[in-house]
Amino acid sequence: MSDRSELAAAVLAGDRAALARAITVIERRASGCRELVGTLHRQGSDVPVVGITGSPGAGKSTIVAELARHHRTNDETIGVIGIDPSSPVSGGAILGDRIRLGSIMRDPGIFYRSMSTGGALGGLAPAVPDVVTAFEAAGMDHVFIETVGAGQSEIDVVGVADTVAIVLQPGTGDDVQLLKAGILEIGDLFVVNKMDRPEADLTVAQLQEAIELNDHDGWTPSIVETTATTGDGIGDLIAAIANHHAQLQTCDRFEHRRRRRYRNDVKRLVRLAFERRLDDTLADEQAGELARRIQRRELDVHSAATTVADDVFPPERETGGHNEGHGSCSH
Ligand SMILES: Nc1nc2c(ncn2[C@@H]2O[C@H](COP(=O)(O)OP(=O)(O)OP(=O)(O)O)[C@@H](O)[C@H]2O)c(=O)[nH]1
Ligand SMILES: [Mg+2]
Repeated sequence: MSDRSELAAAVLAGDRAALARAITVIERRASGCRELVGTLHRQGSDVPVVGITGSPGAGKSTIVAELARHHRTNDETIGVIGIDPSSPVSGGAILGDRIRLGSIMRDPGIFYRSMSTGGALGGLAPAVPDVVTAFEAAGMDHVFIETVGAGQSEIDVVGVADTVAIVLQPGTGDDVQLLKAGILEIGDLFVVNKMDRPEADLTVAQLQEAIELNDHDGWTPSIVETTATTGDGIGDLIAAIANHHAQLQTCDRFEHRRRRRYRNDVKRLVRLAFERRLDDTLADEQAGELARRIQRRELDVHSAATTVADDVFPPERETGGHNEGHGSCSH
């Protein structure tokens, strides 16, 4: 048995230290990552994946911590991925979240991992879908992904999560922003947090109106009112998530979401592989030469693109060794 299949077996057996090692392999895209994720996926099973998104400071981390605490009282295990939108240089938000999550970080039934989006383009950290696979293989009862709704990541989380909960806080004009950004459509349920604030009821009313105006594909998203700092409403949120999950189970919607997740992920990986090969094929020198020929009007951009694409696509072509920083696993 190879090292990676031993590691996979240990993850599948519920070994936490092995899970931590596997996630490190996945994040670093280290050698054997592809084999590892493949085994974990084939032998893993479906676990409800909940995306928690919303504006900065709305209380997402506090809510996730409370959800985790609630599930722990039933002895259920939880995997949490916190997406840090900040640049890899600052790392400030990661530290902030660590401090806020406090004691649950030391609970062996809770596995928390924060990841940077690692790029100006935003979106999810590239390793997120594979880490979800690892959590599923490790037999976690629940998986939560926290993303900040400040860019692409709250849209991308839809591609991974079965249920998307959008967290708003009163008195920040969130509702209007949501409508503008088109975020309203992606919510399976909404949480108005900080209900201890005076403007909270107004936010709930505005949100209710906005939801009614929107088409949610036959599903009416519920609004859950929470005060995460006291734990008020967290039980309702758990019930709302379970209710959405149960609804997905009827009429094949769960399978539909899962297929969407896998389809997205395959496309993402193909895109990355293509880009990597493109970088190798179109090294600076060659790109310069092409550009010169186009400039001399010996070639046009469309013909050049077709030639390069044909060059990039041969499936068995060697792609060179630099995997670091790319989204796909190496062999
Ligand atoms: N008054 C009040 N404050 C809250 C509540 N929930 C969270 N907070 C506070 O709001 C601040 C932000 O909470 P977080 O849980 O870190 O919010 P977040 O959405 O994870 O923030 P980012 O990840 O930085 O976007 C903290 O100071 C919390 O203590 C609440 O229900 N009421
Ligand atoms: Mg947070």
